[in-house]
Amino acid sequence: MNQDGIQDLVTSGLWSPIRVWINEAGSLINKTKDYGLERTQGWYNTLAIADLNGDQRPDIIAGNLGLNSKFKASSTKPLRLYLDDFDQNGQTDPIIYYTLEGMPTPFATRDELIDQMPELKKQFVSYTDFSNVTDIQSLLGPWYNPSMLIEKNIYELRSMLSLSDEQHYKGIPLPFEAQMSPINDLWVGDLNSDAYIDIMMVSNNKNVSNAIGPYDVSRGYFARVVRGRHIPNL
Ligand SMILES: [Ca+2]
Ligand SMILES: [Ca+2]
Ligand SMILES: [Ca+2]
Ligand SMILES: [Ca+2]
Repeated sequence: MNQDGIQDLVTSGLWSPIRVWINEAGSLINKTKDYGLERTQGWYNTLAIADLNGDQRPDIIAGNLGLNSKFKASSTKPLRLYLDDFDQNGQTDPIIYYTLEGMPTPFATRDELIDQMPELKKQFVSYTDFSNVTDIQSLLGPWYNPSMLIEKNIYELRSMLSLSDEQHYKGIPLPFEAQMSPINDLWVGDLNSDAYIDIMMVSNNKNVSNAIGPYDVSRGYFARVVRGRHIPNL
């Protein structure tokens, strides 16, 4: 990544940014911020590296959840995950929040949350009680403990190219067709021997709960990239 001839590492994952780890004498040092990638937290399934804009420096292709799901996120309205063993039964309870009509709103229904934490039933006897829930404090009531609470955010659900620029990396979302389903795997190379990089992407996922529904609309996606501009579906 830093052109010193020593291999570095780029990582990502669920609720994680695209992180750059520079290899300094065998130690991997987190330099994500230096590359301008510190606010890229997403729902990433896969990454690939290739020089797409022809400046001899590596660029990043990131396969994310896409835009065709019930989850919505942006830099000002992140998807948020709270983690703790709220009901103290020895199992961590993930609670996902999103913004609905400007208000923080739990993603799961009352019944789903009670399935996960039966004690919540005492707090929310009726659906009307539950309808008054806004932020995490109002959901957790007496369990709310800000010092224990782990909070993670997702700011970006689009599958993206991150192109090397003068100083930082510049994020460019892949076209609409590539956002219709989660991208699970990527191949980069020169498929048609024209010296320009091509990207093949495989998508879809049926291994999800009924409440979210299967991601099955994509037939895969192929993009040709000429000097950092992607030309879809050739
Ligand atoms: Ca290096
Ligand atoms: Ca490049
Ligand atoms: Ca628990
Ligand atoms: Ca090509």
